[in-house]
Amino acid sequence: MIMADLDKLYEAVLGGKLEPAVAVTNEAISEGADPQSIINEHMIPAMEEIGKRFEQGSAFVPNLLMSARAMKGCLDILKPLMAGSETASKGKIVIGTVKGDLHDIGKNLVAAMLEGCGFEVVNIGVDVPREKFVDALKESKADILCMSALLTTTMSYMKDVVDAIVESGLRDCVKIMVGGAPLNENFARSIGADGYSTNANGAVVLAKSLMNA
Ligand code: B1M
Repeated sequence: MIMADLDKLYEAVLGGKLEPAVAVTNEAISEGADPQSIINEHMIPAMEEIGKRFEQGSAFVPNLLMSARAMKGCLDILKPLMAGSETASKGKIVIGTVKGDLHDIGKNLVAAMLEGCGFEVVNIGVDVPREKFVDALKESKADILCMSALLTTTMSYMKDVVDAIVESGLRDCVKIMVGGAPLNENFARSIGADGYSTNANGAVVLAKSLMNA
């Protein structure tokens, strides 16, 4: 039975309060709460709400940063607990957020879930230019490239990356999957990606199907 007050976790992430957020997360975990449910039912809704307030003008960039810091602090605790028991690699994945875009919480969550489900993940960070994606693919010989974008102004850069991969001659060796809040299936298809998912669980399902795993 979970005694930790997970409403307080929602409030702490929303209010950008790192210490209380971490304290409730630790308490919930020690009582056996499921890490994925903590993230999906309490932390992501808090990030959605702070985003909504930002849009409405009642929250500002510092608020977004503080909420992000609180969420990251909790994810650092939860990530190791999401590691799966599978030992054989299901495939190698390069993941990054495209050039001009600094959002990395969702991308890191996708990376953690993929790792937890048996993929080897090379996380190349945020604000990644097309050349860096290509270099990472060459170096790692990855099976899949996973790109993230959270801004309507940066999602179009995904097409530049796909073009760079075609130009480098690697397109036939790598599957490309994309995701991030402003994207949709049609957009993914229009830029020549092999798949799109709306969330981290979906990314795992997609990666498995692209690998026939
Ligand atoms: Co930004 N921001 N932000 N921000 N920020 C958004 C995205 C925004 C929607 C807020 C809003 O107005 N409601 C808005 C974008 C509007 C638009 O383009 N349509 C916005 C804006 C405008 C901006 C700035 C321009 C603000 C400014 O400076 N004036 C600026 C841009 C900076 C830049 O990138 N160049 C900016 C800055 C920031 C911070 C740095 C302060 C901070 C990010 C900190 C960080 O990531 N380290 C931040 C934050 C925190 C947000 C919100 C509030 C939360 C994002 C988040 O972490 N969500 C966001 C509002 C919102 O999302 N509701 C917002 C939680 C996370 C778990 O979800 O990232 O969606 P998400 O990831 C999901 C799915 O999208 C999917 O799975 C994930 C897990 O389920 N997914 C994938 C993501 N990548 C995937 C890849 C895949 C598959 C699935 O591959 C297959």
